[in-house]
Amino acid sequence: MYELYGMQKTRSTRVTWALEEIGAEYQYHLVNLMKGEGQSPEFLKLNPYGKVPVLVDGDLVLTESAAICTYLGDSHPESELVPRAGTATRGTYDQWCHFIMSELEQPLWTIGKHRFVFPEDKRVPAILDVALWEFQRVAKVLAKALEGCDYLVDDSFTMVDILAAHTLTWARGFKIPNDLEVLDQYQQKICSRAAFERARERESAAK
Ligand SMILES: N[C@@H](CCC(=O)N[C@@H](CS)C(=O)NCC(=O)O)C(=O)O
Repeated sequence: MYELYGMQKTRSTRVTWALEEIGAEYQYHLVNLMKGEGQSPEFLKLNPYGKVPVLVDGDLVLTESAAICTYLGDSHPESELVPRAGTATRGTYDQWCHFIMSELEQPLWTIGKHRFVFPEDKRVPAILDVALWEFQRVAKVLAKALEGCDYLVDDSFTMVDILAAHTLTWARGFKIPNDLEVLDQYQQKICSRAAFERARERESAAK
């Protein structure tokens, strides 16, 4: 059985959601980052970086939310949540996966870090305007790709939609000014999936 280490309202939600989409059985271990559990000696043995999510599958210990979601989709081909390797569709899937993690998420996370995550003496207020400008540029590219489409890859739901919609949820939470209606509609539609609701329930029940 899979074991997932995570905490609600973090990137580990992407993995809980992916597991729910697949219908896999998993044990959920809460790592309460607010209580410093990410730095406990036991957890640091799993992830020396002290971050969630961590997925344990037998001898395999995997970190990085996008890598874990792709691994889960590859391991459950019947779910059709990750296209088969070596196909053009998989190329497109990987393209969006990397785009979301390295282009879309990063300016948004820069805003988060410099608004409330970093200790106050490490925050650089001047970076906020630049990061916002960068995020809005990237968001336009995503919005263009979604024009007339329900999903990012070949018009069927994949793990990449989990990564994108979850990231856009942060943008809403951060109250990022956004005049891109297509992104709002996409985020709301993807987040209305029953598996996302089940994931949130599972996470909030964890003690
Ligand atoms: N690139 C990693 C980032 C993981 C990450 O930053 N997780 C945050 C929660 S969203 C965390 O565990 N932070 C704890 C810390 O920074 O000590 C991923 O996508 O999995």
